[in-house]
Amino acid sequence: MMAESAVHVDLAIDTSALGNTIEPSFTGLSYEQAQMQNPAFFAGTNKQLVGFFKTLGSQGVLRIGGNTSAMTFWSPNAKPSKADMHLTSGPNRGRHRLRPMMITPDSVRRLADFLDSTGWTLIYGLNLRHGKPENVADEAAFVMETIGDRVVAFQLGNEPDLFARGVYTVDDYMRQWAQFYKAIRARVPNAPFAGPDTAGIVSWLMPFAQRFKQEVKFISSHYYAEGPPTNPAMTIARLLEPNPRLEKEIAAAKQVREATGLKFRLTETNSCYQGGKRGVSNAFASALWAGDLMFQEAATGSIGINFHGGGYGWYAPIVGTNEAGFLARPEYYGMLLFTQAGPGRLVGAKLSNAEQAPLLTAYAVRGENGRVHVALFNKNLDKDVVVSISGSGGASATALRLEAPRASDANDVTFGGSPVGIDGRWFPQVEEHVPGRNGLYTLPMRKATGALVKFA
Ligand code: BDP
Repeated sequence: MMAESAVHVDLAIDTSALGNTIEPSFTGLSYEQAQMQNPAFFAGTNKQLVGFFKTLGSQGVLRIGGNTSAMTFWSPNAKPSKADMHLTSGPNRGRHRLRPMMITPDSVRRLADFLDSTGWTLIYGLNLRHGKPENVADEAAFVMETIGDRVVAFQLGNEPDLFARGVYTVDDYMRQWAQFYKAIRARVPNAPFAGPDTAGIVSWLMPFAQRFKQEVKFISSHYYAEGPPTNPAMTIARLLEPNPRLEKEIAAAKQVREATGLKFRLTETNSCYQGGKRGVSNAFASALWAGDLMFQEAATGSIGINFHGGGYGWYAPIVGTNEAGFLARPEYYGMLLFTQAGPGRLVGAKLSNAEQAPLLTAYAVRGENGRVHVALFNKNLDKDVVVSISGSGGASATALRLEAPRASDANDVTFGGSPVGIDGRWFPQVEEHVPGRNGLYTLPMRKATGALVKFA
């Protein structure tokens, strides 16, 4: 039910104000390198997981890396243990010492099949921290040989800015990076690279980009909105607010782009580091946060984003195991809304008299067929809004709602009236008619809900 006190805001679409293009490769997921121990996980035979990936996009990007990429070693002659064959690896919390882990050829072969089955491409992490250049070069050679064109980039080391803060500097990293690069290129002359895959110390981006602008395809870094989870200040309300850390990172990426011409990708992100926070990261609010973040990144010039997850991590968009099956967490639905809005070109979407509903965000995408899709996130936890949309050029409109009974709900999320099935497939049940007159369409939105309005 809408409260009678709903706030009214206007949204003016301007299809002549052209913004950035959202490519099909914008959407992405990120998993721990440790997951590569199990050849049965990223496998074409893992039909369910293939289904979950495909629903999120026909050409997304899987990034493999994370903290565990410091402890995985290419083991061309080894066989995975029985336990490895059932292993699922969630986000690494970075608290415990890791034991060495093996990556065997079978995992890479099956990963190739998984990528072919999903249509996705790959960003693959290599062990710069504890690996040896020759062994890492062997791994890269096998990955290139097996996966070929689907390899978007290799990354050397995960979050090197946190290896030893203040001790291990960006110069140290660049020296090591150049050494690994050389060893790999000697084996695989066409191996593509990206980096520095930093945690968030933005001062590392420019020197790295300046030095390796010929060697890398794009610049990358990470962003966690909150953390640590034990801090009581890390809440749903805070997650939904504008975040200065994000603004800093977006500004730094822009500087790098302007100075070097390199593109930028957010290769790892999520709501709360150290594996997420129960009640926040797995709550419906995270769907609004994730969907909104994707559009913010697209609008500010990023070429894509990878949400970290795996296992049963609190912030994982997809949770589960081969044996138990998989499930879409709320965040998945925010990504799904984004996928359904694009691909296309961002166009002008300006909110006015929005002070009353400060956490309402809106984005408009014009598809190749000229039709406009408008994504709306009412991140206000206490305000229903009525949005009047003008300028879409459409003769009619329908809406798919992104909702759950409460922002804190971990279950009961639907998009277009439907949940994502256990096979990862999704079919909208409710395409709501949005009433319009003289090009002005009115959409009431409950607090803490999202919507995708499609104009035809
Ligand atoms: C990032 C790491 C990733 C962790 C994540 C977390 O790259 O491996 O899972 O933090 O702390 O820094 O949740």
